Amino acid sequence: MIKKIKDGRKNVAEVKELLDSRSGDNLDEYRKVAADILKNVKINGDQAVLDYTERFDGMKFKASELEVKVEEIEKALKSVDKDFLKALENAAANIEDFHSEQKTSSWQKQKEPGIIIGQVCRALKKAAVYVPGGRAAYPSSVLMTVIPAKVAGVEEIIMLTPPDKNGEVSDVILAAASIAGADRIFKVGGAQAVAAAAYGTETIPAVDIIVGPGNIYVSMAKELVFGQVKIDMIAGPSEIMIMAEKDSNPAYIAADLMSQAEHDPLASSILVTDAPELIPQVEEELKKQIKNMSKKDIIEESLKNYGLMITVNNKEEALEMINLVAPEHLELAVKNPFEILPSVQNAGSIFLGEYTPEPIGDYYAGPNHVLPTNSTARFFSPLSVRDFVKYSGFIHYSKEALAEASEDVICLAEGEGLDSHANSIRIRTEKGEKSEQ
Ligand code: HSO
Ligand code: ZN
Repeated sequence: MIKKIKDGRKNVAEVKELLDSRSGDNLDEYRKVAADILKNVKINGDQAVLDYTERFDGMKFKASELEVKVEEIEKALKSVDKDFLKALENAAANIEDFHSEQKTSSWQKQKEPGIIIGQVCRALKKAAVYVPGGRAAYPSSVLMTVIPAKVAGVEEIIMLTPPDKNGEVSDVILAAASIAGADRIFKVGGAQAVAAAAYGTETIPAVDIIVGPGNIYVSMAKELVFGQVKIDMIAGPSEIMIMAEKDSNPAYIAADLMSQAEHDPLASSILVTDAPELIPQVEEELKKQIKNMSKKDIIEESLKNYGLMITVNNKEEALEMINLVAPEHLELAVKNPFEILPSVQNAGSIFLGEYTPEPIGDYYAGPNHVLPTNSTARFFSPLSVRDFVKYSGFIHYSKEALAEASEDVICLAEGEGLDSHANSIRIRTEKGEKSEQ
C-alpha cells in the first residue's frame, strides 16, 4: 500500500523522482486561463468580476451584493457552535502571541559625528487574504493569514472567498474572519478575486499584498500579478515527514502520516527511520486506523501515490534525507528531539517529541501553518509578520561628514562615468571643488 525504500541514502534518486512526480501537470493551460481573467478584470472591473462569479460560482450578483454585510457576520457568530467559537478564540490568542514575537522595528544609530543611518519599518497599507471555497475552506487558515497582518499593523485587511450555491459564505469562515479581525469580506473567488485585489475594481480595493492558499487558477493568477502586488508563496499539497527510532510509537506515526494524507490525494507522507522493524508495525497500524477514517479514500490514494517509508543506517543519514526532501512539516518522533534540531537545515515547521503531533500546529500552538512546500523550505519561510511590512533605509550627513566622504564618492561616481552624480557631491563640498581642478 505504501512504497518502501531500503537504504535511502543510496537511493536518493528514487526519493527525488517521487517528489518531483507530483508537479506533473503542464501549467501553461491554467496560466493562460488565469491571464485572460486578469486582463478582463483589469479592463472591465466589477462587471468582469460579476460575469465570472455567475459563470464559475453560479451566482448572479449585483455589485452591491459582493460584500458581506455586518448582519451576516453577526448571524454567523450567533449560529456557530459555542465550543467551536471558544476554541477558535483560544487558537487566535496563541497565534497572536507567537506572531507578536516576530514584530520587527525601526532603528537608527549615530555612526560617527554628523552621520545618522537607520531603517524605518512600515506596515503595508492594505492586504487581501484569499480563502478557498468548498472543502478546503478552513477557518484555521483564516486565523493564520489574517492575524499576522493584524499584528504587523496593516490598516485594511480584506478577505476574498467564493460564494456557495446559495450565494453565502459559511458561518465558521465568517466567525473566524471576525475573531481574527478582517475588515471587509467579499464573495469573490478564483483568479477573478486575485485580479480584483491586484488591480482594484469599483467595489473591491486594490491591495499591496495577496496571501493565502487557493486552487491552481488562484495560484497561477498570484504568480502573474507578482510585481504589481506582493504575494506570499505558491502553496502546494500538504507534506509531512516523520523521523522515528526504535522506541517510537508506531500508532502515533501512522496517525500522523494519515493526518496530512487526508488533505489531498496529492499530499505526501514520508517516514524515515534507522529502525527497519518499525516499518511493518507502522503498516499494521495504518491498516487498523484507516478503517475508521471518513476520508479513507483520499488517505489511501495519497499514501499509495506519494507515501514513502525510508530506512537508513543511522540518524545522520536520516537527517540527510530530511534536508534533501525539505518537508513542509517535520516531526522528530525521537527521545531527544532537541539534540537533532540543530542539524535540521530544511523544514517549514518542526514538531519535537512524540506528544507534539502535527495537528497541534495546524490549529493551535501559535506558529503559522501557511508553509513552504515542494522542497521550497530550502529558501522560503512560513507566512509571518515580516511578509506584511517593508523597510526603508535612511541617511543623514552633516556638511562636514559629506566633505569627509566626498573624495571616495566622487571617485566611485566618476569610475561609473556618472558625472552628474559626482557634481551633486562636488557642488556642496570644498574638498570636492578642489578635486575638480
Ligand atoms: N496542514 C495544512 C493546514 C490545515 N490543516 C488546515 C488543517 N486545517 C497545511 O499544510
Ligand atoms: Zn493539516
